[in-house]
Amino acid sequence: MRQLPRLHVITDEVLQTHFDHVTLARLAFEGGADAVQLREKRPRPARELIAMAEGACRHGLTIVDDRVDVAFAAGVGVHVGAEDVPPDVARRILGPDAIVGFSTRTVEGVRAVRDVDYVGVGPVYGTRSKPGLTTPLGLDRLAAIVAASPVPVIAIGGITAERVGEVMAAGAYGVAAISAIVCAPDPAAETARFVRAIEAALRGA
Ligand code: TZP
Ligand code: MG
Repeated sequence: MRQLPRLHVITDEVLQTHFDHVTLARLAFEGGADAVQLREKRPRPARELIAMAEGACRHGLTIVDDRVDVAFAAGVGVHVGAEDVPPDVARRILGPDAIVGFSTRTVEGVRAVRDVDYVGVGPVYGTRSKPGLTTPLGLDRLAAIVAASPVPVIAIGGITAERVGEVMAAGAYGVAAISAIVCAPDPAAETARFVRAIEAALRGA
């Protein structure tokens, strides 16, 4: 069984316009990301999304946001939320070896999870990458959710390399980041800073 990814870099072509999804994926893996999540909220033909996922997964472990059909076609993992195909259905479609992640932000939500490899929990801090979200959870509520979670928690929302230490001290297994990495002038170098921060947190430094 492979090690569950700790650093998830989430791609976005709207917050920045220098890099497309596959280039971001390549740069993130060059910097040492464990997984890349392709996040495309604009309507795009399924075939384009499949080609993107196939392009990204040539560089490393790839997870598609929202779209179980695309994940199935490309042979990659999926990350679903409350409005997407339920995680147990995604698991049935993708099989036991695929990575299936689920978003939640409450203790009740995390207690109810089934058939997922990890939960994404956030926003921990303020973020402009996901409009319409409620107030940030903060570290104490993150810790309460971690304590209730049957699966590893990936903290998301406003995560920077500087914040990795406190988020992992609250019990997060790992982190996911969009803007801190994709908007950096050098996404590979920024990813490498996250990797070092995670390594330091695991050493207890
Ligand atoms: N889910 C909760 S917060 C968030 C998502 C997708 C956005 C995270 O983006 P950033 O730029 O890392 O704050
Ligand atoms: Mg979703």
